[in-house]
Amino acid sequence: MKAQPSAFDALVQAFRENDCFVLFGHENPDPDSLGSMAGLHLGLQWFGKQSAMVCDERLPYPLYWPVLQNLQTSAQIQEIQTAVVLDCEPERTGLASDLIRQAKKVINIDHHPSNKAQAHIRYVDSEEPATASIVYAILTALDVPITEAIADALYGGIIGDTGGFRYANTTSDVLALGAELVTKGADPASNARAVFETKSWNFMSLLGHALSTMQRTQNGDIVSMAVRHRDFEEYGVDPNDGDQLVQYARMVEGVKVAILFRETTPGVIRLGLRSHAYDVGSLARSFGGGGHRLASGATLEGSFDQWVAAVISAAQELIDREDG
Ligand SMILES: [Mn+2]
Repeated sequence: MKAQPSAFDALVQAFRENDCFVLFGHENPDPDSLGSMAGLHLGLQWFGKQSAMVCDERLPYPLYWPVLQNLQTSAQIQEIQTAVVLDCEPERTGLASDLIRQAKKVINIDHHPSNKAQAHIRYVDSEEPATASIVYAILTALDVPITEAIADALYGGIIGDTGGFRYANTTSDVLALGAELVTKGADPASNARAVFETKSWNFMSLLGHALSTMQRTQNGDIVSMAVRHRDFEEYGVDPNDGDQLVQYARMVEGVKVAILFRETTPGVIRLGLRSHAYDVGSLARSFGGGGHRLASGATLEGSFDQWVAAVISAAQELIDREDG
């Protein structure tokens, strides 16, 4: 849903009125949550405000924006006047969520339609392709100049959430904003390399194994991959970094539903679902999960093999129903 203009004015006003901000993104940080945090941090500092950035997790990407060297952990923060939670609900900030509950004021900025958070200032616009594009609008409204460093960080967030201007959320507005950020100094090549084309040796080795687990139903409708916890251990890859493996199943010609079964801890299976046309969001919800219509997930507990069989048969039922 599009946010109301008056809600945007209230959001901008909150940045004018308050002086000390602590910024947070979500657990398993991605380029949009990090880029939004980096861009907003730099903009607020230019605006004469105090700003700190918090991230309690190891970054999944090479540290490509130098300002992220100033990331702090929750434990380093004494008190918070105004917490700014970017790209998620406050509950999804992991270790930091307790700290945020103690903040005098919380500003929540997001573009996920599922965001139902309570906050003093809550701004959710699900028509935005990324939280980074909302941050761009805020800084512009504050008359903060978009420096090269700000442009680079926001550009990285936008390519992260649009798959490098490839997903269905790539509108002409998004492309125009991308062009604007490049005009201001964002570097498309280095951002693309960092976000999409830099993987650890261990990850590439695991990928080879994961591809070898790829299975396809006889009719070709469903392609699945299955990575067990012991595989992550053997290849030395954090199971949290394995969610992107599902894209390879989605690439197979003729696939209707792509599925990744990823055992993150023994007995706990993260289900990743992708489709070009079928409502895998409803499929995820039927397993207690959620997400978007074409990209969703759920967490399952129990026997790996039984869940593989159950999910594949439910996916086939979905396909048959939608195909009529
Ligand atoms: Mn995002």
